[in-house]
Amino acid sequence: MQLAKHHSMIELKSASDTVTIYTFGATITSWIHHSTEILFLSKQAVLDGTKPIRGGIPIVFPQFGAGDILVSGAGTKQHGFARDKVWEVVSVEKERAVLRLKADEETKAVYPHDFELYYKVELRDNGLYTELRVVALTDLQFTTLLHTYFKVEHIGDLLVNGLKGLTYKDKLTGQQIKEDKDNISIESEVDRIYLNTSPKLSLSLGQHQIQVEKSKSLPDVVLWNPWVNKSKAMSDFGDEEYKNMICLESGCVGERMRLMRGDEWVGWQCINVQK
Ligand code: TA6
Repeated sequence: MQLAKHHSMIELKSASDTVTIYTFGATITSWIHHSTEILFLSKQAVLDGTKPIRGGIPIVFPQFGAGDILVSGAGTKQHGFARDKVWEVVSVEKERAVLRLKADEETKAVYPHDFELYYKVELRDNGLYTELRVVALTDLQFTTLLHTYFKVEHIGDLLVNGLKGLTYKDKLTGQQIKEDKDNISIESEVDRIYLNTSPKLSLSLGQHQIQVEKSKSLPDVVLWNPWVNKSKAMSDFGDEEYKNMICLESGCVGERMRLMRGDEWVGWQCINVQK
C-alpha cells in the first residue's frame, strides 16, 4: 500500500461528547464523554498514515485476520486494507460524519471486486453509533469487524459481561472452549473469537459501565488483550499498555458474508457509557 496522502482529521462535538476521526482508515481515535476518554489509543500509535492506527476503532475489511479472502502474495495484510487507506469525507455535521471508501486499482490488485464502503459516525443521546455499509458493485465476499479498543484505568478492575454459555475459539491454543464465566477478568494474554453472541454486551470498568449494542449482522465478538509478551513485540504499543486497554470487537468473522452485485450490507454498533 502506498503512503497515505493528505489525510486529515474530523471532530464531532455535542454538549457532552467529542469524537476525533482520522480520514486515514476512517479511524476514530478518541471519544471523550463527559471529560472521560472512553477509547484507548497507544501512546506509540503511528498517526502519519504509514501503518494502521494502534487504537480507537480501526475498521477491518474485507477480511479479519490473515484469512484467504485477499489474493495471496506480498502486501496482503492481516485485517484487510480498509484501515490502511484514506477515506473521502462525504458529509460532516456537528454530531455526524459519513466517510466513503471506493475500490481502486490498489484494492483490486489484492481484492478483485468493485465496492463502495460508507462509514457513518454519529453522536447520539445513547452513545457513539458507528455503522458500516457495504455496497457490492460486483459479486463479493468479506468478513469485517470494528476493532474497538477501550481504555481501562486498571486492568484488574475490568470485567467483561454477557458471554457466558458461548463457545469461543481460543486463538492462542486453537481450542474450542465453553465460556463458563458471567464476569470475565483479564489476567493473561487473551485472543478469543465468540460466535453468535448476544446483541448486548458490557464492560465493567470500575468507575463506569460500558454497554455495547450491535446489529444482528455483526453476530460475533473478538476479545483481545496482548498482555506482556505481545505488548513488547509491537513497536506501536507500550510494553505496559496492556494494563490500560481491552479490545471488545463487534464483527462478522465466523462466516463470510456473500453479496451479489447490487446487494448492500449494513453492520452497526452503539456504545454507551453508564456511571
Ligand atoms: O483483535 C484480535 C487480533 O486478530 C489479534 O490476534 C491481534 O493480531 C490483533 O487483532 C491486532 O492485530 P494488528 O494487525 O492490528 O496488529
